[in-house]
Formats: sequence, structure tokens, C-alpha cells
Amino acid sequence: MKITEVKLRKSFTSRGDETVEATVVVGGFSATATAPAGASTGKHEVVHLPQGGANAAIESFNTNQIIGVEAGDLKAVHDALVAIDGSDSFSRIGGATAFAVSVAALFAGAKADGVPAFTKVGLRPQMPFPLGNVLGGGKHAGPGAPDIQEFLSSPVGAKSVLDAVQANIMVHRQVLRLIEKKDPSFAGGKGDEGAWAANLSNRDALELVRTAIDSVSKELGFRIIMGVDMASSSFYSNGKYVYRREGKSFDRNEQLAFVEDIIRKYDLKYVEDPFNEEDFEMFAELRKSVSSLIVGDDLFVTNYRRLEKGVKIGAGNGVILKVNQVGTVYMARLFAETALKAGYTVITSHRSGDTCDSYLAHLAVGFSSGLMKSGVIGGERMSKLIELSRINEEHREVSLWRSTV
Ligand code: 2PG
Ligand code: MG
Repeated sequence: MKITEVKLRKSFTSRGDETVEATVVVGGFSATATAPAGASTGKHEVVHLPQGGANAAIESFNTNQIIGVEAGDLKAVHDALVAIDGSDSFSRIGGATAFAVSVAALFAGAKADGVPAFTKVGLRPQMPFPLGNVLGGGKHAGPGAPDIQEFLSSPVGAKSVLDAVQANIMVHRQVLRLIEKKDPSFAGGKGDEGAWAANLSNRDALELVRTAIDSVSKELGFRIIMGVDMASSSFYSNGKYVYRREGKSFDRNEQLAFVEDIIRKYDLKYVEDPFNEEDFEMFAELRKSVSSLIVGDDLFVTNYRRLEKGVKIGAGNGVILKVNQVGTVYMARLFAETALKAGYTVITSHRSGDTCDSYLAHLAVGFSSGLMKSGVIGGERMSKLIELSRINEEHREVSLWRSTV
């Protein structure tokens, strides 16, 4: 069915950043989506908003150019957005506007057709396990916190999404207990995504999360894997990885040795952005030496052309998929197709500044993801997790990812 109306509004993310909300109407059905925004953004992402912010983005958007476009045709919606902007960098209307319209169109189209939104992505649906950060640092927390941005937990041995959500909540609580034991003056601070922001070194943080995960896993009797998002481009400067909190800096070979060491020592099954966003070769090196998921976020920025370059040399074996890095669901689907064809695991992800929208769950299932990265607690995180659990309950025919690590 065709788009009959598009309304745009200025809105805000959980961090208070300006963003754009779109309501797309298809016949008598409408859907609304609001764009999230990152803090540790990749250099090659489309720009969130143009100069002048949300108001400028909305003013430059000619809604007439998208009326009449087939809502469920991802490519047609993408092409209309490119035509309105003048380029696929969305520098005039902002990636936020492209994102909001593209996602709302998919949902309105699904409602009009009376089918679950995840089926509209057009790939083989798969139920991902939640992957959430229980302890944080880097750009998501203050200066006393670890340099590594996210310490992650994923209950891949759980029987259902709901059990996995609960297990991650238990790990998050156990992490608090262990922090308080170490530092009785801990004031309970959290970073942008609800992960604890404590005054800990990287190694102490790794040790602590390992202990928390092991105890919850033992209590529940199923497997919970541990991971990190190093977001290392955010502390890479002049050819060095600068660990400010620890007063150390590593060249790329020392960084490789450090990452290999923590993977082995703390049994990390998931490592995101261990190297700078231009260093495809090092992602390939690490991939050869370990069996964990080595995941590119800032490296690939949901751009299938960058991924094709990575696939050629075996850079990593997993990809973060964030629709707002590239603007439209259509571009993200090209990316997911490229990843799946090359045998990479897709991890569909929230942003550190997000909203209470729950569409991420449908996108994660639709993109055939192994994991959905969306935090552990907080309203804007829980909305996605609970929606994923609803889909899991209502669509038993969609099987849960079988962990490859
Ligand atoms: C990341 C994300 C989400 P941001 O680096 O993976 O956790 O952070 O949205 O700030 O880029
Ligand atoms: Mg990341």
C-alpha cells in the first residue's frame, strides 16, 4: 500500500540530543519512529542532523516527494529519500530524518498489510539473544571509569528471550554487589546506557564482570558469554591506543597482543572494535588467531561497501548493524545480506542515545541477527528487550540463534 502522509517533529533522545520523529500514514494505518543518536560515532557514518539541527532538517524535507511511494518497498522509500536530500549522505535532511521516515514506513506498511513488521525486512527471520552492557566506560561514562567502553553479557544458553533478559538483569545486579564490595563509597552512577560507571581499571573491570557472569551462570544453570566493545577509535590518536586511565599507550602490534591476552584470560567470546576504524588488516589478524566473534562497528558503519572490503581479507566475523549509521532500512538490508553471505554474524544494535521505541526488536529479527545489542535496564532499553520477548513468545516458528562461539 502507498504512503498517504508523512509528518515530522523535533524530538530528543535519552541523552537529550536533538533528533527527528516521523509519523508515516498508509491508508488508515500509521506508525511513528524516532531516530536514536550515538556518542562514539564512526567517522564514516551519515551525519545525524545538518547545521541548524532538527528544525533545519525538517524544513528541508519536501513531504510531497514521498507521497504515493509503496510503503513496503524498501528500495522505493530509500530512492525517494535520496531524491529529497539530493544525495545518499543525507547531509541536508539528516540521517535522523531518513532513518525515522524509513523505519516508520516499514512499520506502517506492515500494519496495513496485517503482518508482523519483521517479515517486511525480506530476509530469513531469526531470533537473536540479547547482548547488554553491565559495566561501562569510555565515551559513555566519566573520567574515572575504564577506557574500554562496554563490558557485555549475553545468556546464549537460555531457553527463551525472557529468561535471557532476566539473566542479564541478574548479572547487572551482581556487578553492583561486587563493585560495592570493592569500593564501599560507590555512589551508584550509571553511564548513558544504564551500565554501572565505576572507578575501576580495565583489568579490574574484566575480572569483576567475569566473576559476576560465572556466578549467575552457575545459579541459573545455563551458558552466559562475556564480551567487550572497546570502541577503540575513541582512544586512538596519532597511531597509538592511548589508555588514559592506565597511563599506557600501545602501537597496533601491542594492541593486538593486549586484546589476545584479555580474550584468553577472561574468556571473551565477543570483541567489538578492538582496532581503529581504518585498520581492516588488524581485524583480519585477530580473526585468524582466536575463535571469538570479532565484530566491526565503527569499522563497517553498516555500509556494505566497507564490509565488502573487509570480507575480502577476512576482517572480523561479525558486524554491528545500526540503521541510523547509513540512514535507511534498505541500505542496512544490503549490508545484512553481504554479511550473511560471507558467513558473518549480524548484531543489530541500539545507540547510546536512544528512545523508548521498540522497533529495534523487529529489525533485529528481520535482519536474521544472532544477537541484539540493547543494554540491560532503563526504559529505552527495556522497551526493546520486552518487545523481543513478545515476538519470541508469539512466533515460536522463528528459531533462536545457535551460538557459534
Ligand atoms: C556502540 C554504541 C552502542 P554509540 O559503540 O556500539 O552501544 O555506542 O551509540 O555511542 O556509538
Ligand atoms: Mg560499538
